[in-house]
Amino acid sequence: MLSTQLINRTVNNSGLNAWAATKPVLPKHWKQRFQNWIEKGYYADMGWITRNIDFRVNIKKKYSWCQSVLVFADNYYTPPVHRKNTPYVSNYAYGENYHQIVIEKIESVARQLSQFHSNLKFKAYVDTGPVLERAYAVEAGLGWMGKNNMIIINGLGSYCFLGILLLSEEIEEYGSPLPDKCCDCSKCIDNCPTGALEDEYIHNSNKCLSFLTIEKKGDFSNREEKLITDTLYGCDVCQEVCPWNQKWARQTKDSHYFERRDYLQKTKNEWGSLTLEEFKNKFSNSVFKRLKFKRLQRNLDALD
Ligand code: B12
Ligand code: SF4
Ligand code: SF4
Repeated sequence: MLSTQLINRTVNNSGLNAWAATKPVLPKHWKQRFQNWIEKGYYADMGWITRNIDFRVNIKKKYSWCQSVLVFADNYYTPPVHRKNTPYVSNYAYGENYHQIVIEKIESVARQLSQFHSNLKFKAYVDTGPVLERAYAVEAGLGWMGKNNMIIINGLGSYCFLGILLLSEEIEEYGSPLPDKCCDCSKCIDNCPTGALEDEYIHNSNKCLSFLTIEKKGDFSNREEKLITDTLYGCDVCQEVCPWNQKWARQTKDSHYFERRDYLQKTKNEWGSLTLEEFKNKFSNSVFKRLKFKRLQRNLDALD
C-alpha cells in the first residue's frame, strides 16, 4: 500500500502540478460514450483510435498486475504570442515536445516510489498508449470534463497536459468524480470557430482546427480549407474563452514549455521563407515535427 503522503512528496519533487488516483477499470458508460463517438465518425481519419477499445477503458486487459492508476496534470500555459498579422499557433506548441517532458517527470515519481517498494511494477503513458486519459482523469477527480471535452483542474484550468502512471500497488486513497462547474455556460460551444463542438461533450474532429492543421494527412478539401483562416498549428479557442481559464491560467514555471515563443511570432511571409533545413533544426524536439515540412506548407497555403 502506497501512502498519500509519500505520493504527494514524490509529485512535489517532480515538478508536476497535480495528481489523483483511480482504479484501472473505468465504469461502463465511458465505453458507451467512446463507441458513440466512433460510430458517428467523429474520429475523422484517425483510424488508429478505433482499435484497442477494450484496453482504452480497462487497463487490466493488458496489464493484469495493475492495481492503481495515478493521473497527473502538468501546466504548460504561457500568454498567447500571436498578433493580428501572425498566423495562430496553439499554446502547447510553444515549447519542447511535451511527451518527453511529462513522461520524464512521471518516471521520476515512479523511481522515487520504487525506493520504498522494491517490487513495484509501473508503466507511464503520455498519449503514448491507447488509454482514455481524460476519462481516467475524471474518475480520479483530477478535474471535471468541460463541455469542450477538456479536463479543467481546480486552481489551474485546462492548459495542462495529462499523463498516467500504472502501478502494481494499491494506494491509500482513491479519488472520485468532481462536481461539474460548467453549469449554464456554453461559451466554448458558442465560440468554436468551425462548429466542431456540436453539442455539450460532442466533439467532431472532422471540423476541428486542431485535427485539420495537425493530424490530417494529405490535401484539404475546399470545405476544410475555408475553415483554416488564420490557423497554422492547433487551436485553443475553446480554452481561451473558458471563464475558468481566464480565472486560473497562470504562466508555467517550466521553461521547456515556452522556449520557442518568440521564434513563433512570424508573419505568413516569414513562415513561407523558412527552409527545410531551418525547420528540421528548429523543430527537431517540438510537436511541430509531427507536422512535417510538407504539411506546414499546406497549412500556410490555406491561410487567408
Ligand atoms: C485523439 C486526440 C485528439 C484529437 C481528437 C480530440 C478529441 N476530442 O478526442 C484532436 C487532434 C482533434 C485533438 C485535439 C486537441 N487535443 Co488531443 N488528444 C487526443 C488523444 C490522443 C486521444 C483522445 C481520445 O481518446 N478521444 C476520443 C474521445 C471520444 O474521447 P474524449 O475526448 O475523452 O471524449 C469523451 C467525451 O465525448 C465524453 N462524453 C460524451 N458524453 C458525455 C457526457 C458527459 C456528462 C461527460 C462528462 C462526458 C461525455 O466521453 C468521451 C469518451 O471519453 C488524447 C490523449 C489520450 N490518450 O487520451 C489527447 C488529449 C485529449 N489532447 C489534448 C490536447 C491538449 C488537445 C488540444 C487542446 C490541442 C490543441 N491546442 O490544438 C485540442 C483540443 C480539442 C478538444 N476540444 O478536444 C490533451 C488534453 C488535456 C486536457 N486538459 O484535457 C490530451 C489528454 C493529451 C495529453 N496527454 O495531455 N486531440
Ligand atoms: S480546438 Fe478549436 S476548432 Fe477544435 S473544438 Fe476547440 S475551438 Fe473548436
Ligand atoms: S467555456 Fe463554459 S461550458 Fe465550456 S468548458 Fe468552460 S465553463 Fe465549461
